[in-house]
Parts: sequence; C-alpha cells; structure tokens
Amino acid sequence: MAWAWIAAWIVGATATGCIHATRTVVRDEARLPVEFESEAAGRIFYETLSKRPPQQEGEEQVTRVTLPVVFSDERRVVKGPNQGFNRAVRECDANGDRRITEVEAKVWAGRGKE
Ligand SMILES: [Ca+2]
Repeated sequence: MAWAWIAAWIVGATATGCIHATRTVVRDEARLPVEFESEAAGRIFYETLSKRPPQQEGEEQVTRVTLPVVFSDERRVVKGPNQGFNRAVRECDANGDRRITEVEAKVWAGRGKE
C-alpha cells in the first residue's frame, strides 16, 4: 500500500514537468493570376482588400494530442494571406475572366452607385 502512495507522489511531483509543445503551420496557396482593367480598378480593389477584417471562421485549425500528466502537443494550422487575396479576387471578378474591371471593383467595394 505504501508503494502505491509513493508512486502516486512521484507521478504528482513530475506533473509539473509536463512537456508541452506548440507548433504553428502556415498553410497558403499560390496567388491567382489577375489583371486590372485600369489603375483605378486596381487601386479600388487593393484599398477595399486592405480594409477587410481577416475572416475568422475556419481560419485556424487546432489539433491537440495529450498524454495525461506527461506530454501535450498542440498543432495550429493558420491560413496564409494569399487565401484571403484569392477569395477577394473570386468575389470581385464577377464574370470569372481573371480581369477585374473598374465596375466590378466598385460593385465589390460597395460603391457601385457612384
Ligand atoms: Ca472580370
């Protein structure tokens, strides 16, 4: 019985020495090739893109592996900036021809009625 208490004490004492590892992996994709009809179209697109808040939903994936008392490992996968750029291109380029016109940029920026 005494050995069980000693073993429990040793386990408890070593609990403070738990190994914890955290890794962050940035997962990105290549930027979509896109051209702009005019300098104004590019300026409106980039101005609007820079004002957009980073999308939080689904942006980060966390995986945790834990062995009680001894070890815990946390792996975070974060989406890179190109994914936000590509999402913006897909939204803005209404006809999907990979050429953003001034009208498309204004509509996407919510300024279609100017
Ligand atoms: Ca287009």
